[in-house]
Amino acid sequence: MPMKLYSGDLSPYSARVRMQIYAKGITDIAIERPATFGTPKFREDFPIGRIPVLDIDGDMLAESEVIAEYLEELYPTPSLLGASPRETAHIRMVARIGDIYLMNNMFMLAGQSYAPVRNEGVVDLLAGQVTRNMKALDKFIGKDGFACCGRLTMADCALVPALFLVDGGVLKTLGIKNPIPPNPNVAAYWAAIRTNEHAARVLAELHRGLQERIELIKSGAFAKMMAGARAAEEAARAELRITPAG
Ligand SMILES: N[C@@H](CCC(=O)N[C@@H](CS)C(=O)NCC(=O)O)C(=O)O
Repeated sequence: MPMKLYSGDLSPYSARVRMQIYAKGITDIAIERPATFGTPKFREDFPIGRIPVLDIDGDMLAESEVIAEYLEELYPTPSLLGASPRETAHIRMVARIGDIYLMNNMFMLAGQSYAPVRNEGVVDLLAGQVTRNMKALDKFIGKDGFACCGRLTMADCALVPALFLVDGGVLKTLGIKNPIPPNPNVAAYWAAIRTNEHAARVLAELHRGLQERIELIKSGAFAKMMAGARAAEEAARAELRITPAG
């Protein structure tokens, strides 16, 4: 049975895997949005509760980086890794800057942009990390329109959705300066990589997802969805602290 990627247009982590699938020319993986995404049923079926998930004939594999590495092994050509172990290690390091240091912090900041009561301490902490990590990326990023090695690699697949998030409305809503323009190498890369067909395709999908999200916000449906998620988070928080009874 063909594999299926559970994904969402606006999910940057899913976009990372979609860009890899497009760049490798893989056509036998169905890409679909899970009907139950965001509901308790989804979290029951996929315990990490997040997309992307790769359905390998009923065997569910989560985590974008793990899925990406798995696909790279299954479909080795064209390779989005390096020509030597050292090149591959460099690509993975830059991809991690995109995933852990940028996307992860931006993803949590996005929650603050629509929180009923904003936590400025959390905003400063996470935005400070994004700004610091952008400076680091500026030192490593390729200067020829690609993140590494002068061609499209797994690093670009992680950076394109990460920079989409950084360059979007979240930071502005939170009153934070966009850290891309002050970092000239990142800014030049960001202008150049959009002309790559696979990057352009996922960027179009991300924008389409953003438009849908804006409609959901306008109709009030998004606030309802968030209220449900917040209730689950509050219930989890109630169990966090050590009590005198242990
Ligand atoms: N580390 C995970 C993060 C995935 C993730 O956070 N996905 C978001 C969408 S972009 C999600 O499903 N969030 C649902 C939730 O947090 O409940 C990965 O790399 O796949």
